[in-house]
Amino acid sequence: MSESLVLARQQGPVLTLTLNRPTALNSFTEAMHQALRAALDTAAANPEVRCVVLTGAGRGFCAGQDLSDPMVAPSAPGEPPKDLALAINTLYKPLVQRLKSMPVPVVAAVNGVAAGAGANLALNCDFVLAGESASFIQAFAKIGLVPDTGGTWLLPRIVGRARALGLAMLGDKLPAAEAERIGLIWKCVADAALADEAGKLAERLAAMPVKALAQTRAAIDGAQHLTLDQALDAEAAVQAQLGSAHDYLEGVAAFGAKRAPVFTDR
Ligand code: T3D
Repeated sequence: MSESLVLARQQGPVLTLTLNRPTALNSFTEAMHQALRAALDTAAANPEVRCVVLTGAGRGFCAGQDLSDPMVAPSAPGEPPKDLALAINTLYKPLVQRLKSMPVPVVAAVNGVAAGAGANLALNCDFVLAGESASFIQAFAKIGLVPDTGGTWLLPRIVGRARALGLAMLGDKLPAAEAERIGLIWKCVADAALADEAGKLAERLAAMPVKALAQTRAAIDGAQHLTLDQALDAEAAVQAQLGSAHDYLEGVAAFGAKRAPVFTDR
């Protein structure tokens, strides 16, 4: 059952994972969480995978938490209230941590509405490409919650405090073109071109030194808490590690020989 909630298709070094609950706009149930995490774990362990594309089946990308899931649906009167922290701590937090620790780049190909945790799922990826009919909604305030799935951390860092508060408090639908304009996402493309554009970007990333790209993600995210001196030290530590790896030697050799590099580290 869990297999069909996330479809996996590998083409060369690119693995495409498709959230597959289209009748509920691919909103998250516990089972879909488990399926996505398992697929990402498998991808992380597979040296043949050098880039992951995450997209949604049907007309939506992901509408966040499935609000009818018994784990989070409000209790009946007289019953004890649901502990939403349970879902956050056991499902959403490990998912974000999994994405942020992927050894390869992750591209979100947002094919339709991305709401609540679905919007922040996309924003946790390294690149967000969106079709022109896609949109992003910080839907949390509309149901009396705060942004989760990393939203409080991500939004002000990506678009600044004023826009973060506007998006989070108003919960308006932000069309993909506007999301690109304010720097929330990498690129808005024609709907019909989305899969192709995401595939081309993923192939390009897969041919790059993906170990260095994963370390770039970690360094940039990690530097948010550091002073400049601390960031300089952190950069030195990572370069020391990468400088003795195959890909650096190959990159420099290829440059000198005026040939295309073949990167293999992961
Ligand atoms: O532990 C915790 O709970 C905390 C974690 C919270 C994380 C979160 O993500 S909180 C935010 C949850 N998400 C939302 O509040 C979004 C709810 N959905 C919507 O507002 C709208 O569906 C959309 C704006 C996303 C799309 O609107 P529209 O008009 O294009 O589609 P629709 O008709 O509303 O939805 C289509 C179907 O998907 C519909 O089912 P039906 O009537 O055809 O059988 C709808 O009920 C279903 N659906 C959409 N979103 C959800 C959902 N079903 C369950 N949960 C959903 N989140």
